[in-house]
Amino acid sequence: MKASIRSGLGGVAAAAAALGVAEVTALATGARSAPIVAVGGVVVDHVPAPVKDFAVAVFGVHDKTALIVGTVLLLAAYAYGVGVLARRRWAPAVAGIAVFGLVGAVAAVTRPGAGGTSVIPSVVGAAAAVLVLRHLRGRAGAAETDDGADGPYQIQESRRRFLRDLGIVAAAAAAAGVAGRMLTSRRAVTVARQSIALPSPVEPRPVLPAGVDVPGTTPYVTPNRAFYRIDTALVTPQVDPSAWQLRIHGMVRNPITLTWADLLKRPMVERYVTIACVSNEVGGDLIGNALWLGTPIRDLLEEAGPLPEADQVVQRSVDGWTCGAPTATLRDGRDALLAIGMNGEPLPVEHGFPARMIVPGLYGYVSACKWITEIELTRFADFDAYWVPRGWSALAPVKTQSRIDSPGDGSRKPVGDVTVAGVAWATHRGIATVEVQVDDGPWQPARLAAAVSADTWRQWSLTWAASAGRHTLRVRATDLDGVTQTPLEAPPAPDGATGLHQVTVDVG
Ligand SMILES: Nc1nc2c(c(=O)[nH]1)N[C@H]1C(S)=C(S)[C@@H](COP(=O)(O)O)O[C@H]1N2
Ligand SMILES: [Mo]
Repeated sequence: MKASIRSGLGGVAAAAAALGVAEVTALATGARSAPIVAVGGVVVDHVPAPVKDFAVAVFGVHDKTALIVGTVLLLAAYAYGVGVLARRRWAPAVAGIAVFGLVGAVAAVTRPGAGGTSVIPSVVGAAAAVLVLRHLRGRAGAAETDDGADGPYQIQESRRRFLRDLGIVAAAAAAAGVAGRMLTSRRAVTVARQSIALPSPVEPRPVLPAGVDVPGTTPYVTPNRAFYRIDTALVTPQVDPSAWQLRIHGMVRNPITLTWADLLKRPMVERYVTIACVSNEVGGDLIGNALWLGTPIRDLLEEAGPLPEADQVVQRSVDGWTCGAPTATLRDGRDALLAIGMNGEPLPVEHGFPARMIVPGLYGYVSACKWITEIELTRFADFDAYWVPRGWSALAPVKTQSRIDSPGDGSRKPVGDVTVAGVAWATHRGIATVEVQVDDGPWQPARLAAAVSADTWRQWSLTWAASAGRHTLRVRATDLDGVTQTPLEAPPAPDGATGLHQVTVDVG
């Protein structure tokens, strides 16, 4: 191994040690003060929309992993350079590490909700990097000097020592990093969540009518584990209910601050509501239906007393993410909830524990703030929520959509009766009819399963007498306003995909 490569690897090991030490330090100062997460968060919030769309298109739900891997690779390249530099010129190499620490510290201290202590992990990490680099530089230097002076045995021995120390640093850094991260983020909140006894709703929970489920398609109620998850959080926010507060403020007559104990005392209702992501493609699965326990948000808004000009309700998460919904929509009588329970348990941490919003009929990105901590009454003219400057519409009612779940696209079926089944939704408006078309034939009405309310999806099925050959099945839904979903294809941006879902089936 060449001397410059040894020096470069020493630099990379020093950087790894810095990150590992920073993660452990973040046990004391909070998960989001760790430099890798802080820098990643800054990047996520500032990437231009086309780059973000590219990342989502290429990496899908792994876009965050891709970002972290990308950040680590960049950092490794930089650290390699610092290591090579350190071989001949120590002071500039230390300056290089200082810059690296400074970037982490500035990122951490400028994150929403950060305090002065959030610089500590970056500073301590950088100090560790200097120590490790100095040590490995000595080892690499010894191996180098031996190159010319001593016999083969000494050369091998000092190189072995260098590699051994490199390995120890790398392993210790990785162990510290992983353990530090896992411990900080989970510990307290898991315990708090497990000890919560959810309050009973003031009215009995809605009864599921017989026949909401059609065999062979997606279940009517989505289990928590299977529920889709979408958010910008690199590290799932861990919010301890005992420290949680919801502030309702801005253009209101009576600002309100609610603690967790206050919230539990409020009247709770339970409602089945289907929520969907605006990024859901036609036929996609970024949609789910759950039984939410929560307190009606309209009563809270009433108590706060919005000023007449306040046409937007902005919800803000502990991590600074925001969404904005029309004040009028939240007050029009629909079951918009400040929710604390999901399918009979406290909200799972990744679905917003301890409290989130659920608004029937609006896409998640304008209405369903997880880890909510603020509700600010303002005007659409005065404030753009997170996704609006990134090219998404400020107003986003859920579009009428339908999906064929069975038979699967590209599947093979024997000639004869085939059950075609799926789900359809026009949340808050309700589904009137679902129709299926085989090839270019007539649109045939499907059987609709029961539904609890207009706020959930509805399952449907149809018996198809399948003849031999390749066939295309298409589905379309009509909402209770009498509007049939458009066959015109549109991408998710800026306000939801349109077009008809179709599958191809080979019969015979
Ligand atoms: N704090 C926070 N809340 C958020 C988001 C987010 O990025 N951060 N994403 C929203 C989006 S785009 C959707 S579709 C829903 C998804 O909720 P789920 O992950 O519980 O399914 O959460 C919404 N609430
Ligand atoms: Mo979304």
